[in-house]
Amino acid sequence: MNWTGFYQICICGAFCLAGIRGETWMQNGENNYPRQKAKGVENSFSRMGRFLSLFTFVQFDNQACTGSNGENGTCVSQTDCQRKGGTSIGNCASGYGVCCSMTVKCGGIVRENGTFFVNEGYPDLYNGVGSCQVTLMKINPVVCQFRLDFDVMNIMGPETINHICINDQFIVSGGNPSAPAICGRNDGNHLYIAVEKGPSASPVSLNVVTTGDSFQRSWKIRITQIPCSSEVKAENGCLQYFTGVSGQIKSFNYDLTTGRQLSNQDYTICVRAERNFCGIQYTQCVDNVNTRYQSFTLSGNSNQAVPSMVGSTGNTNFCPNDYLIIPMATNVDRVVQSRSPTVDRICGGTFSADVTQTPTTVLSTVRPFLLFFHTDSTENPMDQENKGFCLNYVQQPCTNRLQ
Ligand SMILES: *[C@@H]1O[C@H](CO)[C@@H](O)[C@H](O)[C@H]1NC(C)=O
Ligand SMILES: *[C@@H]1O[C@H](CO)[C@@H](O)[C@H](O)[C@H]1NC(C)=O
Ligand SMILES: [Ca+2]
Ligand SMILES: [Ca+2]
Repeated sequence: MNWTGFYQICICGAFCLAGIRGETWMQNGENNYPRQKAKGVENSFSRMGRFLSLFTFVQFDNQACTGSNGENGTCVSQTDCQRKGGTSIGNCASGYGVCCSMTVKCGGIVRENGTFFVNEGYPDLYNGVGSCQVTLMKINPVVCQFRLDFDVMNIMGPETINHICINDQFIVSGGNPSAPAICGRNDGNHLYIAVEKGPSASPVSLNVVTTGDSFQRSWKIRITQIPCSSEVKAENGCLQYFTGVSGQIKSFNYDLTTGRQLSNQDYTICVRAERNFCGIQYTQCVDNVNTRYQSFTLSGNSNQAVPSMVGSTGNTNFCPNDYLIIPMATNVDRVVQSRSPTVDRICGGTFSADVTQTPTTVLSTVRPFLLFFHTDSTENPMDQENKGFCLNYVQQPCTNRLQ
């Protein structure tokens, strides 16, 4: 039986109970982890008594669902949704469950998986000054990480001289790796927070600090509790973690129109090497907003054509300040050479592993697949209007060429 599906309906005689129970615990792989489904069996059992020869038992696996209003929720039973203080936004599990939206606001404590942290008045916009904090509690000792998905994240962007988040900031405290303060527009982006194993982990808090000018802010952050054994658990030290053979990676506050590369960033992005994939290729994203591609602009004046720059030393066209590190990066059109020159740091205004004005596909075969992003605390006057980066990645299958 597949226990990871949306739900299971088991109609059977009472004597099959032991069988279900055994399977539940075994398939769980975490023996001291009394998940909702196991409790469900016991509740149904005691409620209905031994005399019922037939009972219907519905299981929910707390899967994500979409409510009739288009918002995301978690599929649970009606009773559970009420108990957790959530709001039903539709049906799920063929009508046996409700799509439950659990939200916390300023001062709240997150005690459920899949809870949303939203601004005061959400979905209305928030135009106020203050510090809005929520505390994250592990729902279970087996939780190793929190994953934050910014379904909506629009707070004031950085100041425009040195791109520092001095107006609004989103701050994570108490986690590991330490997340940089971010600001601006981050819809669709995500980050991971690792917490200590075991029951007595020190709490993690999320804080949205809003100051200064009037601004129409909104945020809706989904907080998923990731068990240590989960296959979507990020490798150690990864602030961002991407899975899948292809995908898109963006720096925080990346936006081709109003976005600005953020200063004081220093973090690791990881891509899970999928089975039988040995390399990864990165290409800068299409820019159909600006006349020249600005989807990779880390240094120089982005109002002008700026070549890619590489390496950590040199006289010109190297990367002392802001850079992306791609281990042993090489241009794809160079890989056939017996000794391909490789670089680590890439910066400038064009994405390539050598100095050029032409965007180029870059290959790395170092596993695990990692990128390090670093920016210092200044932009002006050398750097102007940098937007950060957006890269599409595609993993490359293991072949004779890539091993
Ligand atoms: C629901 O979640 C998906 C995937 O996590 C996300 O892309 C989408 O924007 C979310 N929808 C809303 C209305 O927040
Ligand atoms: C939280 O929910 C996600 C699915 O949305 C699931 O993968 C994860 O295992 C759940 N965490 C716990 C601790 O049950
Ligand atoms: Ca810069
Ligand atoms: Ca800089």
